[in-house]
Amino acid sequence: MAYKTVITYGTFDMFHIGHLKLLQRAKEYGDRLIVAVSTDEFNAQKGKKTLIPFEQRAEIVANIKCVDSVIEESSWEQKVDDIRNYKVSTFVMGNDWEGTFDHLREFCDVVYLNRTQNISTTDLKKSLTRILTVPKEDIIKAFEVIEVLKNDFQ
Ligand code: C2G
Repeated sequence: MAYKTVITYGTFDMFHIGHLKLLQRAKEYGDRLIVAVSTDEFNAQKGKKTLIPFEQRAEIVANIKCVDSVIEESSWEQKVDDIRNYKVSTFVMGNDWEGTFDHLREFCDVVYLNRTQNISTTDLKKSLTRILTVPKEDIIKAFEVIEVLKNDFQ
């Protein structure tokens, strides 16, 4: 059975279960999984603001069990060269990209996997923002109530 290399691309900001499941399922298509992590500069090109800097996002992804190596994603155009250079058999992306990379079928298999529902970096950021914008008075009030409850239970 020929040795098969799989590649996928992404920002992987605030790494979460949706990212993990994508990588785990991508790995099932081959023996080696390469992940191209978008640089901060490329994310600016994508119009995507990230919370976690590239070096940290890359280090986290590199330490995911099913990931064999991490490369930089610094342009839209690098995919064909990557597929050739790494002798990629299968290109995998979440299906929010369905159809976008069909032109790569000339060079390797192209697979779009269903996104994991109910989790996204955007939603995580919104939840964080909601918590961080709770009025100070409400937080103080909450701690006062906790103190009262603690006394009641002592
Ligand atoms: N993903 C997923 N389920 C989620 C969230 C993300 O399966 N709930 C998948 C996406 O479909 C993508 C991968 O996880 O395949 C990484 O997601 P992002 O970090 O959002 O990647 P993106 O910014 O879409 O970058 O050249 C391609 C781009 O770099 C892709």
